[in-house]
Amino acid sequence: MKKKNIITRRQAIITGMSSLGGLLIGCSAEAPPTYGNILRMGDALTYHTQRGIMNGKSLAKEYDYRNISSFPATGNVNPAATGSEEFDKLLRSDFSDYRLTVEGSVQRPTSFSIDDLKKLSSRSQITRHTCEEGWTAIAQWTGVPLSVVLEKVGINPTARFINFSTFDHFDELNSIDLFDALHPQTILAYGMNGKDLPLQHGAPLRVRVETQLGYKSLKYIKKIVVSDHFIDLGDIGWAWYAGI
Ligand SMILES: Nc1nc2c(c(=O)[nH]1)N[C@H]1C(S)=C(S)[C@@H](COP(=O)(O)O)O[C@H]1N2
Ligand SMILES: [Mo]
Repeated sequence: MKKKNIITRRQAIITGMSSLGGLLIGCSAEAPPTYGNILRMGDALTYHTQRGIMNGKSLAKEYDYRNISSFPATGNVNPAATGSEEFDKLLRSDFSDYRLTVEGSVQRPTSFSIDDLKKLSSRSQITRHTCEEGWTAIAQWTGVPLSVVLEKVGINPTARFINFSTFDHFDELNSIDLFDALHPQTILAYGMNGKDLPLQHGAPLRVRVETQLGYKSLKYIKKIVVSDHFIDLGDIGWAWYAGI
């Protein structure tokens, strides 16, 4: 009786694995490479499943003002304090010299001041942030849709990934695909809860990627590089795709 159960379970696992393989092979979306690494296979599975289920139509829930909660600042809370002289100088000038560089696979590489970005169309959204450590918090974010900035610089027809660099080197070219980049709620935020974005939450500019876990919403954005291919950062200890 016991033995039979074990065989059944093993068969179930084998069946499960082959259907997983079938799911991966059957899906036409191109995901970043897995190199046969088990964690990266999980990454690919969530990516394909999410893309299959969502079919490009899903918006993250938006809340009311009364739902706005206290919001912990985590990870880096001031790149000047962790050794960025460049950021320290910008902070002293109240970010008047700050420029967001957008380059790579684009027709018009451009540098934007915060005022330049504020002149573009803006969007405000009250959303829930979900940190991989287990806490959530709700805030209002105001900024320019990333799609508007990408439209401005004219991404090449071959562009596929949007890579971000940050002043604290939390991420050097960590990316989202064009699907998440053009998502209507993916914004470059310069405001939080009706005020300028506070230093500890990523001033002067952070990205809000409402379709993924909090760690993809990079603070202290310095540069955006558009690429035609996936830029592989190797194992940085975080899944590349963290859809929620
Ligand atoms: N540049 C940078 N971006 C970052 C981080 C960081 O340490 N540095 N931490 C990430 C993580 S894990 C989370 S949960 C959120 C936290 O944002 P908050 O400090 O505004 O709460 O920022 C993300 N973006
Ligand atoms: Mo996080």
